[in-house]
Amino acid sequence: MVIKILKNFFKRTFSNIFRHKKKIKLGFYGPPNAGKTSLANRICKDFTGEEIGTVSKIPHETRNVQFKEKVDIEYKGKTMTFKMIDTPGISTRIDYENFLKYKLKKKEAKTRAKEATQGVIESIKWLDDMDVVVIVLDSTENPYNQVNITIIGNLVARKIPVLIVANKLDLKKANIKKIESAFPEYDVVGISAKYGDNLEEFYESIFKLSKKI
Ligand SMILES: Nc1nc2c(ncn2[C@@H]2O[C@H](COP(=O)(O)OP(=O)(O)O)[C@@H](O)[C@H]2O)c(=O)[nH]1
Ligand SMILES: [Mg+2]
Repeated sequence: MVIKILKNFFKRTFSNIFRHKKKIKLGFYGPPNAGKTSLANRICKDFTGEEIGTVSKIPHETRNVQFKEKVDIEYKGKTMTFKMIDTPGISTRIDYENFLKYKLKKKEAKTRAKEATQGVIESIKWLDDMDVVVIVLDSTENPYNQVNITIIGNLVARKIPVLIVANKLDLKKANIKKIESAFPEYDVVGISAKYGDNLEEFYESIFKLSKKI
């Protein structure tokens, strides 16, 4: 009897320690320019003082998967440790001509398009490695599109927990309701990564989701 109690005690203690130390791999996915890097930067800056990557108004700024290895996020007195993974935007069409609008030279635009295509492949490859995924969407854009549906379908197939972020809520055109009705079976959190609005609700949802894994 005593042995059994002791055994259970150790089992519980060790599994708690293990759980506490576990690093949750948190991926930021979505179409280009939705604000994945802006959000990842804000979180990293708040909890580590450092950013994860560069933000740009030119699409496909992030063309390699980038990481922050250990980010201890504290929310309501609890801490969870994450490995943050910021990914290149996923899109079905990448035309170099599109970058010329942003005053890139033809050669630069072509290189960017090639790297962006590689980036999409890399993002998808990394999906298998994620524990939890945040899909960042620009809430001023139509959420019903091939890219969003493909990303979500991939995650469902892999049984990876998903949180949808409706970003850029600071903009007049933002429409979170449209995102909610496009993906009714998911939690949707509206934020502004740029101004740091409503991050508390974001942390709350991430903690809730991470506890499930
Ligand atoms: N108004 C507004 N702009 C944002 C917000 N988040 C990101 N942006 C802008 O959207 C553009 C793309 O951001 P970025 O983080 O590079 O997007 P990513 O391609 O998804 O990583 C940049 O010009 C950002 O300043 C937001 O919450 N509000
Ligand atoms: Mg980015």
